[in-house]
Amino acid sequence: NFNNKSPKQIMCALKKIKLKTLKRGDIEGGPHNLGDFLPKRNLFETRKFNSCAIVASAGALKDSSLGKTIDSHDLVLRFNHAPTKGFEEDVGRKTTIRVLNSQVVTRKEFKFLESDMYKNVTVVAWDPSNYKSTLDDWLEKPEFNLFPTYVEYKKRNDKARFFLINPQSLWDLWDFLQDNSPSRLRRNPLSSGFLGLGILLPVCNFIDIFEYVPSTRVTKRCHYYDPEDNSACTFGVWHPLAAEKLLTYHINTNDDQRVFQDGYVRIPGFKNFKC
Ligand code: NCC
Repeated sequence: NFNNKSPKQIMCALKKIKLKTLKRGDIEGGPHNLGDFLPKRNLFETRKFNSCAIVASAGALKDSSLGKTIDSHDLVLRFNHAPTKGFEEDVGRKTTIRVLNSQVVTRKEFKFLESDMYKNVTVVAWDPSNYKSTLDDWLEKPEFNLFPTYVEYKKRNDKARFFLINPQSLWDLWDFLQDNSPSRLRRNPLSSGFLGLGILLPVCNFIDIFEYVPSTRVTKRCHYYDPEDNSACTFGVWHPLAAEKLLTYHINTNDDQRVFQDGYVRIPGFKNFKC
């Protein structure tokens, strides 16, 4: 047992955390009248899925031939600017959701408003506030100012499914990780990867996460789409990645062959737990 808690106990603790997206009415006006452009509903308020896939952007996906397995899921979640084009064999071609950090939304090099990568998919963006600071503090001082781009994107397409994570939720999820980790964590935000799991647990029957818990293909390479080496991408320095991955492995239901040879863990969605 991890930290003396069974997987079920951990899932039940996690189930109490409600990861929130910002909705119309949460903010009066706000920067660039953000409040008027927010979605009326929560992310996936009604829709449910059976099988979901999260594709970590790890270098170990290279030459994995996991593309078909990934695409066989009802929903596929990817991160930031991780491409599918040219990498279909290893990572598949289907994308339902992209979880983006605020650098990707704001920095010119990512061409957020122009690129096809962020069109016709659900976009969920996050930006960290200071630990437990208020929503107003964050609106005034986001880490990367994603509000003008958010509003511009919604002006160009008012039907676009573009959600912003409530930054207080990020720290609720962080507190959960700290409470269920054997060591003390630095107060830096979670990786987008763990956030992706938090987003999908309420809506999927099960979630397969690809190359998040590293398989025997583990490599120094950071991303499957870029030759740069950096082990910190897999094991973490700034983000509490190692703690995220240990906890994820603990709640996984796949056998070691699947996890370490094939390269994916399986996490049952919340609906499987009567707490
Ligand atoms: O690298 P990144 O992450 O975009 O990867 C997305 C998620 O995949 C998982 N991952 C990635 C690489 C790897 N070798 N192993 C993994 O398990 C992680 O769960 C990761 O969260 C981010 O989390 O948003 C992050 O974004 C990058 C970067 O901003 C974007 O890629 C845009 O260029 C951050 N890197 C830097 O800022 C230099 C990274 O720290 C976190």
